[in-house]
Amino acid sequence: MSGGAYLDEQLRAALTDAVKTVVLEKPADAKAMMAGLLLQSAGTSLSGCTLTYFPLSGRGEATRIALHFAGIDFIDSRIYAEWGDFKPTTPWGSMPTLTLKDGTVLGQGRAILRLAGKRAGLYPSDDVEACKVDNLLDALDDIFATISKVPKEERVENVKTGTIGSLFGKIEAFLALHGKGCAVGNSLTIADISVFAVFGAALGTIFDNMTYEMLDAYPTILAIRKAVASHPKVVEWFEKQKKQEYWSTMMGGGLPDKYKLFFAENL
Ligand SMILES: N[C@@H](CCC(=O)N[C@@H](CS)C(=O)NCC(=O)O)C(=O)O
Repeated sequence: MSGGAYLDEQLRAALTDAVKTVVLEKPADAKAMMAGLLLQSAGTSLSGCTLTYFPLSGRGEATRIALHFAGIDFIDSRIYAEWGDFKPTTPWGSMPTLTLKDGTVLGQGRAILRLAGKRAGLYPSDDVEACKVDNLLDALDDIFATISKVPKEERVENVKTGTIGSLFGKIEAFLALHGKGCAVGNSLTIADISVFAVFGAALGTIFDNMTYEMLDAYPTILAIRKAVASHPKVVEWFEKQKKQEYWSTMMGGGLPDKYKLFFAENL
């Protein structure tokens, strides 16, 4: 079945729901449903796409969450041993990648994240607001390189006085300046999702000697992480993750303790 035919079916079902909602005299709900449908039908269908990444949060988790927000049925492919064979088939020799049903392979994590974010209604239509979101996505990505350059035994001190702390401080200041309840402005965007996912990756899973307590000095970052972690769609996403087979196969049985720090109740 082609992507178009699938979308038609999805649209037909959703339109039927919207009409039923109107019949039930809930026009406001129907309007929101229609707005969501328009966003999803804004371009080439992403239905049935595959997001491929390591079995980590890293540069992939924010996109997984955004695809979940968009209600797109995607294959959440998490590979490790297969990476050597897969690498030459990717456009940039790196992951994450997004493979569409017609075989198109897209790379570069933030480009894919913006695509998913637009479909989810999590990317501003105002260009300047969008640029602020992009500022944050780029600064957040710098976290990986900044921590990597600091030897692990120097990281605790560096967060207080060095390059890592300086970057965290700049992110905190940008959020405090441009956020009005959310990372940028007062609506949830992929910048909030990335604050949640990237700090979760950098402090909770990937790097030695980096801990969540290091965020105690950054109240705005903390508040955004908590708000995202307790958002019903994010809670729903992680409930689904807890059931995923890869936790037991890739991680040697069950959810490792350090990953538990992703869940709202443990923040
Ligand atoms: N600019 C790229 C960098 C991607 C990147 O470095 N990905 C890492 C994982 S986070 C990777 O694929 N490493 C394996 C390799 O380079 O062989 C992006 O943002 O997607």
